[in-house]
Amino acid sequence: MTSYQFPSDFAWGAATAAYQIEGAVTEADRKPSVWDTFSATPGRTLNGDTGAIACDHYHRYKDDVQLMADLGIRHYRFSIAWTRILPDGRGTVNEAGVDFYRRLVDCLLEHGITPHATLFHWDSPQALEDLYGSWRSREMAKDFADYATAVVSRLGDRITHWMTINEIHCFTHIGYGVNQVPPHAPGTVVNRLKDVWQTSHHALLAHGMACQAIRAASPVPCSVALVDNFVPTVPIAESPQHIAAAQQAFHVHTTNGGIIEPALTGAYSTALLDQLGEDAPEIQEGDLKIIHQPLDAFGFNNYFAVYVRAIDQAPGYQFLEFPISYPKLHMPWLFFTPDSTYWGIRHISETLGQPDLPIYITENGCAVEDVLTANNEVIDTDRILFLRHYLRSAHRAIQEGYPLKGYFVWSLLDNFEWAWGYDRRFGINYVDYATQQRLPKASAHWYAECIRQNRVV
Ligand code: IFM
Repeated sequence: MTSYQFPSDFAWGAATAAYQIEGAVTEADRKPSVWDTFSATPGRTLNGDTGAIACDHYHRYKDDVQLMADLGIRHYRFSIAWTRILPDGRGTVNEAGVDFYRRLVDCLLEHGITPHATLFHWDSPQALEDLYGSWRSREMAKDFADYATAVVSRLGDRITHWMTINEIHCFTHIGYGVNQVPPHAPGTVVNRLKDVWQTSHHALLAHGMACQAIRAASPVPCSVALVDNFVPTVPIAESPQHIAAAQQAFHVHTTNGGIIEPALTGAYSTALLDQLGEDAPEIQEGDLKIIHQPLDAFGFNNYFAVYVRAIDQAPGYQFLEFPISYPKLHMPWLFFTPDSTYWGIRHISETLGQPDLPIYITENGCAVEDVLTANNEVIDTDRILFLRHYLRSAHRAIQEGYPLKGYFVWSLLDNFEWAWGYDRRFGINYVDYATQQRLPKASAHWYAECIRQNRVV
């Protein structure tokens, strides 16, 4: 019998991102990001939804902080909108934009909630996309580091947990790739696969330069992390040969070997580079040293995995397709794979050789078809099922000695789910977008109980 008890210092949190919840897109001199432009372009998002109002969190942040406090949430991961701080992406700092985050963070601290700030969650300044194609240019890394300095030198007295960039794969490989479904801002299709890989290489450079900038600008010692949604490879059975196959396959699945791997080890996977051939990005001398900064923590955004088995023929492993009736949540890619938590953590420790790197699950959650009952309740037992099993898998990792330190549910609120607009709800709190009322779902009460008992209930 296990009680799924977590260590006493385990950090229970919730996560959001600026463009998905803030709204107020022109307030206090904020200028457009690529997501403002993209979502305002007909046909780009479902129902033409945009983040112009979203959850109106910009004006309602006090209520949202109170909501977290009421649920016992002690850690909050949010992102800072680059174009509130530097409306044109570079140049003069907009102090009014900084003030919004100062107010938010002070409110969090008053409620005993620790702020964890992500500097970039996909909302690149439109001005930089117009000026030089943003992530297509190396210039973006330098501008991102300057933005990091602007933020950390102003807010580093009250924020000590920093995350540089969220999910490089999404805004680079989906943002600039051909025929991506769903589409992703900026939605600019580049000519060659090599050029797509170049955008993620520039994002890695931005991460490395921002790590240096954060440490130089912070007035106090702080924690610096990268957040990534690499895809864990799960062995079909936990036998030595299938585990070895899953470890080998890890490096070449999607962008694993070209994003998390260089960030954590200082080298792209050689197996991946062999596969890419002339599509590999151009890597200048010294780049990998910049990219491979020491990290205080790693943020693992954990949603789905891929199953792998060992085979006799080269390359010795096989990725397995999901069968038609495999359980899935309310997104085309959201397969129910709770073992991804355990295996994701184990791959960071073992496959990438980082046994001492503290890990946080910085996002985990699911969209389900929530229904508001006549009694004004949302009884999302499907979401509870999902979260409970992923958390049990997290518990297994801790039991086996892997350094998992905290967990942030995605998301605190239903919000603007990018190209899916408001159609997909990931929140543990329901948002009535017409009235902006928040209503804790059954999953929010369940999560509060997990926090209260410090275990999976
Ligand atoms: O909503 C997104 C978030 O912005 C990044 N990670 C995945 C979530 C669900 O799709």
